[in-house]
Amino acid sequence: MNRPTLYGADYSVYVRIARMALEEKGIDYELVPLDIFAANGIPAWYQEHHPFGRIPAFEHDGFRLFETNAIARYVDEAFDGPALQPADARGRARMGQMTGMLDAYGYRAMVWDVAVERLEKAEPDETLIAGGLRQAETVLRVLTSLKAPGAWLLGDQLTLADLHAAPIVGYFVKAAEGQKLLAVFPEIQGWYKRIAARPSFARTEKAD
Ligand SMILES: N[C@@H](CCC(=O)N[C@@H](CS)C(=O)NCC(=O)O)C(=O)O
Repeated sequence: MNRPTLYGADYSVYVRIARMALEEKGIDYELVPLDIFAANGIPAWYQEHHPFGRIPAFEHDGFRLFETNAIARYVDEAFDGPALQPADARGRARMGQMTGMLDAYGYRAMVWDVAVERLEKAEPDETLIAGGLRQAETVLRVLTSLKAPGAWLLGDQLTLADLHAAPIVGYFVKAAEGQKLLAVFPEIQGWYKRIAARPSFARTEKAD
């Protein structure tokens, strides 16, 4: 099989999720740089890859995909390597619940409202940060309650739920408030230490 292509930037949380899946499967892939926030805008050709102008987009032997969950599932199922999805219906459902929750309630609050606001704004909006932290607390509390016993979110098997959560939490803890809140949830803090120690996390770290 030819090596797949991922379009995106190393600063992107969602690109990192897809890259971690590729890394964990041991797949050789090409990362085509696509800066979604470039001053001159998104190149016109990219519209064919992602009609909503987001990253990542993916291509493999002419098969194109966007939406990170779809990309990650395809990567897991179309290539050799360790299975990144549980075999049983309940495990898969729990994985989908976690990734859906992170997309719907975690990403904006933890990445944008807390970390980006605190770290990248000259005059951070404290109301936005406080609201983001409240929402992040709910996400971390629910993640704790859903987490199965074992090293990873679904137990002993590393799954797409771990690869989805890691870049979001990784961005969140760049802010001091994020680190402090994570410490309130020791099971998730312990999980984060483990996932952050994996080569797939180190290899997808944004280059400074
Ligand atoms: N639902 C999309 C979300 C992707 C997404 O929001 N990516 C961010 C970068 S982490 C992006 O492209 N943001 C550009 C924008 O919001 O205009 C997916 O799962 O792939």
